[in-house]
Amino acid sequence: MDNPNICPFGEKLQKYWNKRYELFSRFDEGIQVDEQALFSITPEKNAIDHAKRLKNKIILDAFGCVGGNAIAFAQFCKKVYMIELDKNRIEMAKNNAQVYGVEDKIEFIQGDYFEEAPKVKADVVYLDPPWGGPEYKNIKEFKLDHFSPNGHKILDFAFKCFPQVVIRIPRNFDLNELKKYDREFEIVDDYMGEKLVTKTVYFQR
Ligand code: MGP
Repeated sequence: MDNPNICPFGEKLQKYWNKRYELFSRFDEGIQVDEQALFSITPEKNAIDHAKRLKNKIILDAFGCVGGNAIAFAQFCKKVYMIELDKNRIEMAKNNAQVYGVEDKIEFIQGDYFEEAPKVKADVVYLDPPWGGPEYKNIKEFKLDHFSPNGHKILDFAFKCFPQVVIRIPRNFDLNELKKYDREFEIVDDYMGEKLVTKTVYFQR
């Protein structure tokens, strides 16, 4: 039998695999991830902290991946919509939501953020778009342009469509990038133990 501690996606992603129970405490109960999900998922503790802050609201998780955030939102929020472009990841997200018994609270939408988001009526849009993979660290100051799709486009669109906007950003993000929006915001540091994992920006309504 294969050693379950060896990362199935290769040595490069081993450090993320070693943290799999921080990503999903119920990982061994049938959680499914792919390569991109493994290095992008919000650790469960951080996802729950954000869900608690947004308690009882209707949430759109606009870059849902394999459901890490959506599962946390489903436990504390009124209703969750989750958009994901990739068909396989939508299926993994449904499976993962079943592992946590919250699949009925999430509406899974396969498609493009810019096409699907305007059809959703939500109080809050939660944005956790791709950063281009683990190499993001080679960038001295991460800018909105480095998100894919482009972060300026993602945010401009979000402000047009939703009353409240929340975006998760890398540790090396240049906060001057947010000034152009002329909106107040709060930054929450996402810790895992002593380690700063990411930051999350809550724009005021
Ligand atoms: P990291 O900085 O790549 O890992 O990702 P780590 O273990 O902090 O690296 P170290 O070697 O400096 O210790 C930290 C967290 O950021 C991950 O667990 C993900 O939650 C998130 N993250 C990382 N990447 C590469 C991405 C990404 O491409 N997209 C998104 N949305 N999140 C990411």
